[in-house]
Amino acid sequence: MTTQIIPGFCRCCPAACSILATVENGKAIKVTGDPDSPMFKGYTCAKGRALPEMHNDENRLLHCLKNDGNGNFVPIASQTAVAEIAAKLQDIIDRHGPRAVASYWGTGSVSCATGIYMLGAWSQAIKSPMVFTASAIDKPGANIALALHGNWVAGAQSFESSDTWIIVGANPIISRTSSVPSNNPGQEIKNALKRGMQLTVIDPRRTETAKRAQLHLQARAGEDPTLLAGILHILIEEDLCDAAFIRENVQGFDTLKDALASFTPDYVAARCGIAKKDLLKAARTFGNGKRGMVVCATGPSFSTHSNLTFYLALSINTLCGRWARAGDVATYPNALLPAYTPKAQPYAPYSAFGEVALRVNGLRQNASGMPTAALADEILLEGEGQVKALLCVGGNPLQAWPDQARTLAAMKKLDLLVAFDYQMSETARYADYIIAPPLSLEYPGTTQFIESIKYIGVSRGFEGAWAQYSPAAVAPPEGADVMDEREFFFRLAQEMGLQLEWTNFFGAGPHLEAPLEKLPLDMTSLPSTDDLLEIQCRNARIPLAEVKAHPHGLLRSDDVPRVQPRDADCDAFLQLADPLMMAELQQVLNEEHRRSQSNEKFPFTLLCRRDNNFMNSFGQRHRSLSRGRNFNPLGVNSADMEKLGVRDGGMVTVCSRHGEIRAIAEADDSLPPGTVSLSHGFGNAENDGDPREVGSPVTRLIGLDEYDPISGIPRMSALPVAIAAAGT
Ligand SMILES: Nc1nc2c(c(=O)[nH]1)N[C@H]1C(S)=C(S)[C@@H](COP(=O)(O)OP(=O)(O)OC[C@H]3O[C@@H](n4cnc5c(=O)[nH]c(N)nc54)[C@H](O)[C@@H]3O)O[C@H]1N2
Ligand SMILES: Nc1nc2c(c(=O)[nH]1)N[C@H]1C(S)=C(S)[C@@H](COP(=O)(O)OP(=O)(O)OC[C@H]3O[C@@H](n4cnc5c(=O)[nH]c(N)nc54)[C@H](O)[C@@H]3O)O[C@H]1N2
Ligand code: SF4
Ligand SMILES: [Mo]
Repeated sequence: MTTQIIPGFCRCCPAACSILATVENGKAIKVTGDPDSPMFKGYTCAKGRALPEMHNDENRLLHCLKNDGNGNFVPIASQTAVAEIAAKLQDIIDRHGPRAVASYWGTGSVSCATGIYMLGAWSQAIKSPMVFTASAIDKPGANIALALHGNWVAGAQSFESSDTWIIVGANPIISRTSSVPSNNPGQEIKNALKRGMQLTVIDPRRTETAKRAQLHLQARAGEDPTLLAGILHILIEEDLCDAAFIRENVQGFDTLKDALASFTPDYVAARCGIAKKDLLKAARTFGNGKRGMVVCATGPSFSTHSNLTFYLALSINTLCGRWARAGDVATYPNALLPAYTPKAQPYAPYSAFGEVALRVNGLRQNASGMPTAALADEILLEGEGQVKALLCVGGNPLQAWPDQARTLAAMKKLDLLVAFDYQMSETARYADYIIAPPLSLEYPGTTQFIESIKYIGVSRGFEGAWAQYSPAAVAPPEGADVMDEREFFFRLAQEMGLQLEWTNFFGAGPHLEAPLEKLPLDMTSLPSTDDLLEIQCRNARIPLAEVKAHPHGLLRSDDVPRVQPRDADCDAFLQLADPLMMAELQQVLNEEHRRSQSNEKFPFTLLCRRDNNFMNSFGQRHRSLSRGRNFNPLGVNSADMEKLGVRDGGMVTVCSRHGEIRAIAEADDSLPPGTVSLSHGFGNAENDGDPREVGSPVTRLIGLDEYDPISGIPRMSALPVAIAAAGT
């Protein structure tokens, strides 16, 4: 028997924790945190430690499958699948044009960064602009607000160096990848509090993160723009702004100030359902601090007005001058991305709108990408430009896209649905072909893609020059015929006679640091993953070879660029009073009447949340993660349970304007009365089973009638619902 311990990193979520895989006779039997990783110091979560179970799962798809037309799947050789799919796609393109072919990359695609680039290159080669990602139903407001506000060339101030921090609607202790550094967020928060950081959390639920903060504003869901406008109002009234910074870098101050006039502390506190003294304390603590950011995550992103919420958060940071200053060490110094010069100066606002128009809802490409929430309608709406084929890579629309009924109709309507998944996901069931991929321990990867997440919003990714290379720890199981996305899209291009150009589209863009580069690939032979990683990292600030020489990861604390002073000729400003945002702020004021009317039909408010042991819709089938509890409970305050006459673990119906589901209620006093919460990623699209066995599909409760005019994201949290006991 041979046993090896192979260092690498986990690719189940963008935290990318360093791991040690124990491999016995070619099989992964154990994954633990890597104590020798200078960044993660042994930290992992249960999902990462379940990687062997995921790889060795008896239900894992080890062969590609073809739907025989009656819902039965028969194995098909991967090369044959590629050839058949190529012929079908070519036929669709010939008859309807390239726009009829869309792709969607979900969170599972992140494991295979070379695949994402190859899919990008293939989409460009067929000239289809219809490339959609999960980002547009995650935090689209982060990128849209940056476009309207402008960015800061040197980036955010680091968590590490800050003495104040405000988290709006994130729970990093469970989600691990938002709002504070991802390398053991619980420990990062603990260390920060020890250093004296004043942490404020704005969340309707008393989350694991809120419990650790000095101040928790348990505000009403959906009132984040009001609350942040209130904080801005106080900062201006009490002169807690950085006047010098504003003079040099900011436009629109007076317009913003006028627009905030009605957001007085009394008004805001009453409307948000918080104590006025707590609101004042939050604003004063932040304003009197020296460094630190306001950061927003999925809570406000899903609760309407998300662009505005993200915009107001940026405005608070700007009013207080909370951007990296000349002489600071760069917060997000590139490692495997190309070198750049961080400068203490604004990057002027740019258009939030892209060129490609959709046919539905007046939506178009925007700073967050294509509006994924509208893709089901693009598939359903007949006529020129209709999407006929969908390549769904590591995504699960039936458990993630809003309006499950509409998504289901769309999946059924497609002429061709290809799902890339290692398991029979709810969406894969409706596919014409399923491409079975190798899993992350079976092929190499680097942290470069994760590094690029810093471009989504202002305060994400690795703080520090950190990089790791993960070799293949094991080969795919014997007899498997799996194909990764890199190989699939290369072979698809070969079959279709296309020339692919490798493009470094991550790390390039209006406010990003590296110029866009294109590199034609030799189409006669399939490049290996390692070949492509070399191409991807060819301009890396820290050479890939050097990173590879550090199997536990390389943290170059000694080699971090300092922020340079602004250019003498810099004439860019940050914008506090974008007209679209000012109009939306006014709209928020006008909505108050509607919101405050008690809603007799739907008296409860439903919140989003994350499950500690599952990553969206995956992990549920692994016993070490589910521990026999294979559902998503509906959290309900115990006083509400009593009023409803529901016992802990009892069945309830949850009903919104759009649909009805059954769920298992569990007492949860981290929620205030009248507020319930349910994670997504569960439940069938048809033929509901027992919610105790399959969970409850929250996406069925979400409609598409109330959507953001730029990103198209609909209300997915702060959702009015009715709850009733359902007997068993
Ligand atoms: N109601 C509601 N809706 C939501 C959310 C919410 O909180 N509430 N959250 C939103 C957010 S933030 C997001 S990001 C989206 C997520 O939307 P999606 O990304 O579409 O959904 P996931 O459930 O993450 O799907 C990931 C899929 O990838 C597969 N997979 C896992 N690993 C691999 C791999 O290595 N290779 C391949 N090929 N496949 C793999 C999994 O089996 C799974 O089927 O959902 C959004 N929708
Ligand atoms: N364990 C685990 N980790 C994950 C995932 C997972 O499924 N499980 N998913 C991954 C993905 S795809 C993502 S995008 C990230 C998400 O990471 P986060 O954005 O941190 O997601 P949550 O932990 O759900 O935190 C969102 C919080 O917003 C609150 N909230 C809901 N509505 C509102 C509102 O209107 N206003 C305010 N202020 N708060 C509100 C909720 O109560 C919740 O505590 O997590 C990633 N990490
Ligand atoms: S937090 Fe968990 S799932 Fe995410 S990378 Fe780390 S070990 Fe993997
Ligand atoms: Mo997400």
